[in-house]
Amino acid sequence: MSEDLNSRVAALQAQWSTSPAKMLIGGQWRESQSGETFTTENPATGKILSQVAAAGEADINDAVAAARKAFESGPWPKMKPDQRAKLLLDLADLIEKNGDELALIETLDVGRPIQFSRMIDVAGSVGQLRYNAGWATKLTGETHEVSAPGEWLSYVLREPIGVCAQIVPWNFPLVMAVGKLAPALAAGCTVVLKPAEQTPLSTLRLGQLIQEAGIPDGVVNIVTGLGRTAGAALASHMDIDKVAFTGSTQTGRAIIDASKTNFKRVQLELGGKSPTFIFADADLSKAIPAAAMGIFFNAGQVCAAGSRLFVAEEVADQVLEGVAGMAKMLKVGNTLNTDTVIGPLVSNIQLERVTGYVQSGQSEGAEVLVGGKRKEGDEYAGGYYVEPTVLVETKASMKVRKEEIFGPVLCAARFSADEDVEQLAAYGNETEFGLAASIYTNDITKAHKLARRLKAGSVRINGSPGVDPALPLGGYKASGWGRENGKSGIEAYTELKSVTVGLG
Ligand code: TXE
Repeated sequence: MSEDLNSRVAALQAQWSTSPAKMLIGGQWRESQSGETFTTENPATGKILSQVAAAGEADINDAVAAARKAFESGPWPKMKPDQRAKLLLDLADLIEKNGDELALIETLDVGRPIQFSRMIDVAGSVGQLRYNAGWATKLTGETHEVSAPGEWLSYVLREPIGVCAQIVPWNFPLVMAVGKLAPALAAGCTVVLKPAEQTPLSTLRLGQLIQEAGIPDGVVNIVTGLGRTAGAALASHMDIDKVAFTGSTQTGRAIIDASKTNFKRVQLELGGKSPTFIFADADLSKAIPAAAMGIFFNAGQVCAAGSRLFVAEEVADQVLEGVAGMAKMLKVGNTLNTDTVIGPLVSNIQLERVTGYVQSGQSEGAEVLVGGKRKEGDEYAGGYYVEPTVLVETKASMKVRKEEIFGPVLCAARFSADEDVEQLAAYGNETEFGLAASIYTNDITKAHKLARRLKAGSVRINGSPGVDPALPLGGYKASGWGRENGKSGIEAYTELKSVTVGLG
């Protein structure tokens, strides 16, 4: 770690240790009304980073009231689209300007190796804002000819939905917060944003930048708090028009139930158990590292992680050896070192969950080809590090093949040359999820046929560009409701209104 990085870490820690981090409500930075706080820690060391205000129902009510006021009587929804776009572009510039600091906060709070925080979180956030700023001036309604007798003018207005709650998880806090905010703000909505209790710090810094950019008070309110209190209060709130959530399938269900209070619109991006298919004719020099990074990147804490590998019998030994070799070779360790590729899991709860899954796989007959345990050694002391793991001889009936592990654990299985596209699609579709899938082959017909048959929101053939703000992202089946990103992503923050005028 360089001296400069050392001193920047020390400066942040000094700032966090002086007083509890406050929430942003109606343009004011506030403690919770109850005075309660919770702690957030550095997963690489297990040491506490900061106390943070714990929002209760009263704070949520205030935040929703501030967002409602900003929507009904503030300038935001009435502001000209090009002015809203300009403010989003200014915020993008500020994020870029403060990118080193934001990346460092993310690394300390999430445990993501520093090289990826800059590349993914900062660049991804800037990209989301610039992409969605463009949409602010391009949202349109429609005109229609109606069939009723007489002469009519009929048109469809596209209006912002209103006050939106956005509940974000801990694996990509900044880019997911910005990815949710950007389309909502571009469409003219106001927001109450709740980061995950494990990782609130980058979102709070984002709040300061939102103010600096000149986005009016109350348009974005940031409440920090626990899911079962603050999150649940948002989901059931009578004055919220839409809730957008990324997280577990279980919490997604709770949000659907809670949202019934006022039939608020619900958008859900939930878990996954995404398959990777490697055929015998694939370019293995690309497929092997892609399969490895597809599950080991971010220690497997990625909703679209390629957690199941189906590999053709003819190349299976070579592929599995290659992926296991990468598991041993990839640098796991200090998240502040620029050559670290894999950091810790976010919390001890996740560490226990992931190692518990490995044990469950073994008890059901899977074999550990590589990894499988908590990382031992001084470098990992106190941190929640797990060895990159490959399980082989996995079967569809096993828990590890059915459930989202959310750790660096690949579940591999072989397929034979006589299994056709229908059979392979059935493997791909065997779980309750349907978020993503990857295919490696040089046979384009086979690749496209399989892509059509997979129940997955994103299919990547011979590589993945990662999450792009232009491409719809979301899942089939239990992986969610609706799509984020792209045109569908901004339209999801609008309501349609049909207006008819009798012309005689
Ligand atoms: O998620 P939760 P957890 C999956 C992954 C992981 C598992 C558990 O499999 O192992 O979920 O993680 C808020 N009402 N994913 O328990 O509970 C919470 O405060 C409203 C996949 O941490 O879903 C946080 O802000 N909100 C995923 C957010 O929900 C509630 C990313 C996510 O927490 C709430 C994260 C409630 N009742 C986990 N309870 C992905 N798709 O990328 C909690 N929250």
